[in-house]
Amino acid sequence: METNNSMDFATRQIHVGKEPDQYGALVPPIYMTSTFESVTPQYAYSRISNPSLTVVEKKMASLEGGEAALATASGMGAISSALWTALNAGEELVSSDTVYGCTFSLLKEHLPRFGVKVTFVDMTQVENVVKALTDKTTVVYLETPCNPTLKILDIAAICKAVHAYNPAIKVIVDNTFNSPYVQTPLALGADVVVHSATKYINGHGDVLAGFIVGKEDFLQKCRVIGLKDMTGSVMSPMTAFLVARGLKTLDVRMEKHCANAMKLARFLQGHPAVEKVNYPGLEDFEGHEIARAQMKLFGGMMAIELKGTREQIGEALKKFKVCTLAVSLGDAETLVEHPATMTHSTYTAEDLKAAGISEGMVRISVGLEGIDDLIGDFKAVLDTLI
Ligand code: 7XF
Repeated sequence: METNNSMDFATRQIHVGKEPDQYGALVPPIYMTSTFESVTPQYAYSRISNPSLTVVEKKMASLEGGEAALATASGMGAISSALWTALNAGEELVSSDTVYGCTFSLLKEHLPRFGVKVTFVDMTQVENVVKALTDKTTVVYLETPCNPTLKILDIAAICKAVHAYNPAIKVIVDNTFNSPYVQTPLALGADVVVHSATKYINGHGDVLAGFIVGKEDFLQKCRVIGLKDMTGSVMSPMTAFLVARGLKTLDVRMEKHCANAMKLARFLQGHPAVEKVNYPGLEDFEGHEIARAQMKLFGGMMAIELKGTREQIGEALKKFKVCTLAVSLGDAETLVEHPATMTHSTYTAEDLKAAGISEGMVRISVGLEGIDDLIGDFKAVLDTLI
């Protein structure tokens, strides 16, 4: 069928990117090929482009509201390909102080090795961002909600302030925690969106994948410089097929992730072993009003602060029967992890403190199971802490 961007999200997630097939196949075939005979200028070698990847690139561009998208092998592949494309030695990047652990390592340890200065600030205060900008700043980088604390940053206010300082600065937003069904940063003024599609976009925990979305000219540079020449972080055609399959149900999955998360957050708020629940949907959560304005739903991620020593909490986390103690997020299975020792182990004790990641913090990616089974599992585990 023919699609256009005025169609419903649900229609686009299923139909955008499909081309008429010679045999009338309902599902686009997997083009498992590295090279192409010179029959069309569009495809020459699969490190640059491949028809199976084109399908998911068109879908992601449409769902995020961007001119173009680029598929990559992982979220880190997307982030590194975008940053290697955007940055030059001698330039500066301003980052949120709370980002995924490997992104933090790339920004703090590795970009400086190539002559890029990186400054970390608490972006809940927009003036902190503005104060950190200089005439050498070319990129501002953030995630919201932040991994793992769920801190909410005001995308529109940050983009407005940064672009008022210098419209050429690229604001790059990692939209992994929300997916485009919940939040579309480009519509709020961001220049580029990056994704770990390993999470909600694919949604089934069976691939690593990533995307960059934004303006056609920057995306073309990401393709032929960042991806082709620098990272080689190319998505495989098999992965593209699985991502296209996962994307067909993104909206219904997100609705249930978010509904389950809201109910679990309310239960956890009332449990005596829980000090605090960081969930954007709770009225008393710091970023609730901004979340309400920039997110369609409140997401499937939360972080809780537990009472007890590190040893007690460690022992309790081993007792889940329905949930799984594991990193990653956005899967059908509920995943529970300890950021200080798992996803954010690249942070020093000082960095953890600055980002508000405590020893007692446990992050939850709320899955698609029955909510009563999830609540029962949490109750049994948390009761061991009181
Ligand atoms: O390269 P990946 O597909 O694993 O994606 C990297 C990545 C990028 N942005 C955000 C906001 C992420 O959360 C991730 C991956 N995070 C997982 C997690 O926090 O559980 C990775 C497991 S160590």
